[in-house]
Amino acid sequence: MLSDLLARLEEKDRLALARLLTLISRGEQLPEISSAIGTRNETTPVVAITGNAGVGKSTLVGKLAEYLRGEDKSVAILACDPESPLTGGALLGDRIRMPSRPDDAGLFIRSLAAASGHQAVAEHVDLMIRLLAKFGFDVILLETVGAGQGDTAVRELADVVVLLVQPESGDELQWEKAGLLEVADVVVVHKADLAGAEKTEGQVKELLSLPGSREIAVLRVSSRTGQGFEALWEAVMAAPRRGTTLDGRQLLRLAQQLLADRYRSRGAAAGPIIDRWKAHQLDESQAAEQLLDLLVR
Ligand SMILES: Nc1nc2c(ncn2[C@@H]2O[C@H](COP(=O)(O)OP(=O)(O)O)[C@@H](O)[C@H]2O)c(=O)[nH]1
Ligand SMILES: [Mg+2]
Repeated sequence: MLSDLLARLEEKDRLALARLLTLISRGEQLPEISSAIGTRNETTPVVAITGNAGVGKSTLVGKLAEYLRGEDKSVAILACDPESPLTGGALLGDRIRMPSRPDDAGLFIRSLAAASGHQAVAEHVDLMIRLLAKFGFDVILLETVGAGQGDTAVRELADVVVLLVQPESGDELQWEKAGLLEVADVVVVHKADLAGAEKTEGQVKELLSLPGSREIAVLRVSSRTGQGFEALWEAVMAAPRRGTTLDGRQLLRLAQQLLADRYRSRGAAAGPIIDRWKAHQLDESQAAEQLLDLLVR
């Protein structure tokens, strides 16, 4: 029963939390869960870690969680990467020494099925974030699949977006500049234990020094040596947070989410409208208006 799960959530029942996340990931009972959770608790920072495959997102997320646990902060991780070593069984002990025992109540990890299409994050992550924030985690970390341009969706979800690049990324940087640097609040030259990290840091700073650029922190971090995590967290906390005030864009996003939720529950009734549109009996704006009528009624 949903009401039962929600009541257990209040008691910090992790099993209930896990079940609710599963319901959300399956797209079940979204409107009910959404209205029970309400709007996001704005005090919990949501930090997205993005960047190309292989740049070390999963590794860094694990190490960052480890650092934050050391600071006595509870951490929830959403990994939009089904092959994330954070959750990949054997790999967990192998590639990453996870922060803590599996029974650590201050750490929660959920990996999500591959995001569809060009999305950098799985579906319904917004609601999952609201749920985790309500549960009371101090920090929420979001590992994206690193789908390039799809990362703009991440910008909507996260308060702070951390972009990872590797030393000697060379030409890639040009591409990153076009798309991802627009998204990033903090740029990490990851794998700083490798040669060329300093040079790449310089290149990124140069790219960012163009007139009109936003203020973006650039720093070197190595998950291998542990270098730079304190500075990274400082930069994350210093970055202007996006989600702290409910601006118009967020309200629109909420309305959009509500509409999508309702469409899921009342979708059947929308069928005839769509059919008439397909048969050219309605034009696009007429059909859209009728759909809206149906959904907001
Ligand atoms: N040299 C070095 N290698 C790293 C570091 N962090 C991760 N790696 C390696 O980079 C590879 C990709 O890491 P992963 O976390 O799976 O990257 P993701 O695809 O971005 O999630 C793995 O082989 C890691 O061992 C680092 O700080 N230094
Ligand atoms: Mg990964």
